[in-house]
Amino acid sequence: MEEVKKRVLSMLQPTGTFTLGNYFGAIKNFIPLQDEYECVYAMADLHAITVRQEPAALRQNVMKSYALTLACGIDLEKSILFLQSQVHEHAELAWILNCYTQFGELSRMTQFKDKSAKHADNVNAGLFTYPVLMAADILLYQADYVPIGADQKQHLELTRNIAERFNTLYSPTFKVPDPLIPKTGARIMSLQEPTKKMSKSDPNVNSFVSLLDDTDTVIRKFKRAVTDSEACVRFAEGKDGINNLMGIYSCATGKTYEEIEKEFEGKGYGDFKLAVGEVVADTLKPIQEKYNQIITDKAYLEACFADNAMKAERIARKTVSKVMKKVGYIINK
Ligand code: ATP
Ligand code: LTN
Repeated sequence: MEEVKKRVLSMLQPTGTFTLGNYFGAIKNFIPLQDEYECVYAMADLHAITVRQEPAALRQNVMKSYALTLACGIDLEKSILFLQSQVHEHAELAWILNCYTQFGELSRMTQFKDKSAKHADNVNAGLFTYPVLMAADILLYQADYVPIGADQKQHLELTRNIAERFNTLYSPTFKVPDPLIPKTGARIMSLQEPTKKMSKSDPNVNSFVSLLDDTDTVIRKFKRAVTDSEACVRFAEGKDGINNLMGIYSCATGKTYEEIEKEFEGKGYGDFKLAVGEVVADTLKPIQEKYNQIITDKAYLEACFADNAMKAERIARKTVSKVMKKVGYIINK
């Protein structure tokens, strides 16, 4: 008998060009999982409109993010990669789960607190219920594992609570998922304010490295990265800037912190920053080459959207039907 593979699910918001944070915290880890698990990945474009998006820019960002995810190594022969807005079950299940989530639980979400402070003129209900939509994304596919960066851990805990609550109220309906958070790279910090996470929506372009930055830009951004005045490459409390650069260098080379400290013993920050910039630029080059081929083929991308939405919906529909029956809705024969 063929072994049933466990399922992995994760999504990315197409709100700009992915950064090194998105890559090391999430996308890079999606790739090896494809060989062991049944992987379902998506562009969370429903989540994206919790912050105001210009329609033409959103459309472009979805195309670019999808192509970039493929360029990073998602293989459509092995995995599903779809657009969230094309599978209506996400919105359907999110509504139902909203009625099993407490106001108090959502009020404690740190991403809500951060984003409502950042977008004080648009604290919409969607921003508040965002984690419920994320729970629906995961529970629809009965996912066993969810690869994410550390910033999403709290949302995953809420997802588990919602699933357990529903399962207890009715009967086992949802698989309760576990997070997969990488040991290094789980939280890549801003190059300008290393106590804040690197974010693609940061208005200061020097704070992040985008996966499409060219070599000169990458090197310049690392050169300008905020560090400290000790001039010694070592991992220690209070050295946020250097700790972050060491984390990035470690993700890109596979070297441990000890190995990095040894490599740069007696050398200044200038040498270290240049080395980090060079190794990151080398990591990005093959991704950018592949991206440039994919992004020009609009017909191919559109065919992928249609085919993958269909595959995702087949799985999602089963869960929604099950949930509707349990809640007590009448389903037409
Ligand atoms: P925004 O800046 O628009 O809020 P984001 O980049 O923080 O977006 P997503 O695109 O939704 O958020 O993130 C996709 C994945 O990348 C998630 O798994 C998230 O945990 C991870 N991620 C985002 N930023 C970082 C970071 N700085 N370090 C590590 N992982 C990150
Ligand atoms: N909330 C996530 C993006 C996201 C997601 C998901 C991640 C939406 N739905 C489902 C994992 C599983 C973020 O902001 N990074």
